[in-house]
Amino acid sequence: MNAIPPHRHHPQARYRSVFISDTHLGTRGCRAEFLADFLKSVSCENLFLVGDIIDGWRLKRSWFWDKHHDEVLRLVLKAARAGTNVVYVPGNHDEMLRKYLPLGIEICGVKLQMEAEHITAEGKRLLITHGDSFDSVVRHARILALLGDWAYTMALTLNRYFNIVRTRLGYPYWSLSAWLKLQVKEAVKAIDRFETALADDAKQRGFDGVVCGHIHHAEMRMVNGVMYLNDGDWVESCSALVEHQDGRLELVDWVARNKLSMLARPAPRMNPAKSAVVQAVTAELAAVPCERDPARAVSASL
Ligand SMILES: [Mn+2]
Repeated sequence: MNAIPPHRHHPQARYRSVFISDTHLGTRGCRAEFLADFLKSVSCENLFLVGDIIDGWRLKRSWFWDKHHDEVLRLVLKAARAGTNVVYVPGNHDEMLRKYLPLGIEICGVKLQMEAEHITAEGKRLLITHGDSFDSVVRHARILALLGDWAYTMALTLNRYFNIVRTRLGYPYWSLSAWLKLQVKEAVKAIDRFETALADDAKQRGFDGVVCGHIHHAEMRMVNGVMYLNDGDWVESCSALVEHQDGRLELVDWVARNKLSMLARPAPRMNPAKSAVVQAVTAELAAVPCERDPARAVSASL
């Protein structure tokens, strides 16, 4: 008898470091259930949150919260309490946290930093940054993620009917597949530009590698002599970057590793105001001096 699904009881893996980004907690797209499972399955000395972790902090009406989102936040704060070095580098979706950065603050044991640096057990110096400062080079990149195999096949079928109608109306054939292929080619080029821009920046600044997220495309490769390490996301894919005790780096594809289905299993929405962990974070944020606008606070004191 096998009462417990196989992905529920993996033995805890002990990593030196874990890097995750683009979890987009607070939105429906976040695969918080899988992320909670992943976090429960690991323990680590360093946990780097590489941006777009929380999508707004209860600012938007559409802020989405359920028990899985709550559990993820609880697990992160629990790790910080238990002694894990938790560093949060905000991205563009959680940039409301960036205004706190000049203050060098810690919220519930989580250190907030604009960028971070990490030295692996092998002595490699890694720059940790979300990556949105290189946005100008990735305008096409998102289309790759939107264009799964299924959507592509579906689009081609529709295109056949579309062209039957076009031919009947006397218009020439228009190839959707050629257009899609061009889009994919552009997206691939955009991703390559992004990877190169980040790697070159890290190289110029004397780092051996760069850890980032932002484009929701996990990758680990050498670019111009520098390690480009993108830890992926927890919306379209579910991936993390881990550093083993000996400094070896690995990309973990949580869905593929556990043979999970990406089909959503919706949980009832919950009121974040009733969550103890949301209350705790909100209270600490509120207690930060000149929380509203540090720039204005400075000018007011002049
Ligand atoms: Mn981003």
